[in-house]
Amino acid sequence: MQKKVVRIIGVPIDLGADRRGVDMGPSAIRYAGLNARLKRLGWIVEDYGNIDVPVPETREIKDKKLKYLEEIVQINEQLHLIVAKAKKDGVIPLILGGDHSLGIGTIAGLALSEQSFGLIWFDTHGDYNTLDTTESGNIHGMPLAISNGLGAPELTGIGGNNKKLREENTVIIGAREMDPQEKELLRRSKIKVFTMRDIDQMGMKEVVSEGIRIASQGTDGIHISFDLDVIDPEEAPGVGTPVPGGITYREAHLAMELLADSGYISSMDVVEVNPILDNHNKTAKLAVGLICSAFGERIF
Ligand code: Z70
Ligand code: MN
Ligand code: MN
Ligand code: MN
Repeated sequence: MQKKVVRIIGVPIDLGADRRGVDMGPSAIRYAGLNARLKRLGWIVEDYGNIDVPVPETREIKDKKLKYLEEIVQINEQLHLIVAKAKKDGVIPLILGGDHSLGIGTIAGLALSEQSFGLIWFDTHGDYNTLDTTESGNIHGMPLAISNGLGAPELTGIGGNNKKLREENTVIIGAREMDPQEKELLRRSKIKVFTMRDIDQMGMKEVVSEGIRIASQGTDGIHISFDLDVIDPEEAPGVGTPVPGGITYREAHLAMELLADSGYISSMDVVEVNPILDNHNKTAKLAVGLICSAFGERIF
């Protein structure tokens, strides 16, 4: 690619979390100066604005095991086409959430491309629940399983009935809270899980280097799906479900810098920023900083 183009796609969805707030994530991240900073880094920025997302108060929950299923299907149907078009146009899609249910649409869109991809999922959670294992019925706890072909057919069928990811090229980094059955399902998969303990023992540099090796093996690029709740709530208070013991500001930046250095990043989601719970947009500003590190910003 001669000129580097990043295409920003906002997905102001909170239906997957069944909690208000993360719908304002795309605004908060843009307000924190994303576009200007990417331009300063030499990127051509195409901001596609936001996808139309219904407001929860205008809808009702029909199935408590799959809350707002119809709406979430419809949103991800839209998103996957937009992401597929971005790949076709040869630009880097950068998806701003919104809750993590949008990961379904992003990955379904990437899967339509001729270019293959590995996946690195930064998250406190496994996001590997299915219709049978979910305790909350919140679809943002399911996107990784859905992308691997497990779960509600309305969701696994978006963009075709195939599995959308390559298990052996998929990595979770930062896990520290999973539901019992979700854990069992993940153990039975080929997905590589690096928990907080692994990060403590190996250090972030080793974990990410190993993650890059796994995700890049035989693929054309790496998709990063970054849930801000992976970061410690001291540094990222504005997330839907703050869980103590997360990665630090510095570990998160190091991870993005190592990924940028690898040259493999081909797309990125940044999700679960909740401005209602944030402290003067601190979490959105951190999100912008991390995106910039992933897109080549360097201290020196
Ligand atoms: C739990 C569930 C979750 C946030 C993902 C949590 C899911 N495993 N929560 N991201 N913030 O509801 O399935
Ligand atoms: Mn939740
Ligand atoms: Mn998540
Ligand atoms: Mn999470």
